[in-house]
Amino acid sequence: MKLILCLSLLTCLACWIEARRYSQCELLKIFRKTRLDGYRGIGAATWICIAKHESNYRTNVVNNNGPSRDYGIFQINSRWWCNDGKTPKTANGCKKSCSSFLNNDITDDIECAKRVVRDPQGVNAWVVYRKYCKGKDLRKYVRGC
Ligand SMILES: [Ca+2]
Repeated sequence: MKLILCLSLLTCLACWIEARRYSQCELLKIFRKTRLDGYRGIGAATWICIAKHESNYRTNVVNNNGPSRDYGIFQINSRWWCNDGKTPKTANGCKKSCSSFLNNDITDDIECAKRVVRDPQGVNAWVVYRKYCKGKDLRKYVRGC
């Protein structure tokens, strides 16, 4: 019984550590360091805007998207970019397991986002970009950093 309690406590702790919500300023710092800021002409504020509307800056978000699912801070899709083992005919463009987009290390998410924008549709791949970020005043996403 003690062991079970211990184990569930540990699992809980692991969840709590993994489920991370980044602040805008933390993301700005990371996006600069990893050179996502300015990648293909897309500035950090735009990326923060995308992350805001895709996941509210949370790393552990999964959403159903028809026969596929979207994963993590940028809601990367299992039909095209990662393999979750249950999406038929995934293209797996980022050559990643989708679960790797749910932990609090977002460097692989960032690498995959770079891969996504190298495709012809670029940053328009994110519906939220067109809806909430494109042509908008994005200063609020980096204010105070
Ligand atoms: Ca990750």
